[in-house]
Amino acid sequence: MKLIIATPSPFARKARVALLEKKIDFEEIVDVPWNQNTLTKGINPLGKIPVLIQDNHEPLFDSKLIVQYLDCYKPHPLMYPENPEENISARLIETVADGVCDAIVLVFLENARKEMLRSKDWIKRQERKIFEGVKYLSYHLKGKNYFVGSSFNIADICGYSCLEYIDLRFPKFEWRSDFPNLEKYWIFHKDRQSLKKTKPIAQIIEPLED
Ligand SMILES: N[C@@H](CCC(=O)N[C@@H](CS)C(=O)NCC(=O)O)C(=O)O
Repeated sequence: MKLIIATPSPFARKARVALLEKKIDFEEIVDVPWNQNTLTKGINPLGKIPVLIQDNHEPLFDSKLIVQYLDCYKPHPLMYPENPEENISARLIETVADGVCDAIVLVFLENARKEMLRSKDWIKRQERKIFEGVKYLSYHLKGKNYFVGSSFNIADICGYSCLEYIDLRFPKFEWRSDFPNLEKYWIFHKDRQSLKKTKPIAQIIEPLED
């Protein structure tokens, strides 16, 4: 299997961590999807990573769909819990954590525009989503080591990745001091191999057009 990724991407990280947790062999192909010559051209009409590529298979894109596919391809360990209540709870955490990451991307891109073109209101709107989203994660985590159930699953992949994406792209948000339960959680998981191997790394992107 081949996976097209970007090194900072929390969405690509979901697929990378799931592949590592399931011990599936794969090759990572690093792209910068924001650049003109992105490898996603002709593969994903939306121009986004991650994309999973296999011989004699249609390319798969969107992190949720890829992880769901991997759960069918190799069910153990399951990333989306089997128990219906836990499944919904895990998907809610995924939705909020992914939404926080989407908002961080939008702030990052807005700040990459020329200063005169930036909208402070738009940035504020996204920042509210980031703060409220993390508050939601903290509230639902409580004092536990896993967001949902008693083992590592999609909720942890997304919750944990979201926190480290904040460190990379939105460091002014000191979530560790605002939400000590999230810091304790981060410390509990930080040496997990699949997370250590996929720590986000910034990329340089081409200047955006006006
Ligand atoms: N819903 C998608 C989001 C993926 C996404 O936003 N990827 C970003 C990188 S973090 C991307 O490729 N953006 C390029 C673009 O939008 O042109 C998923 O979960 O896979």
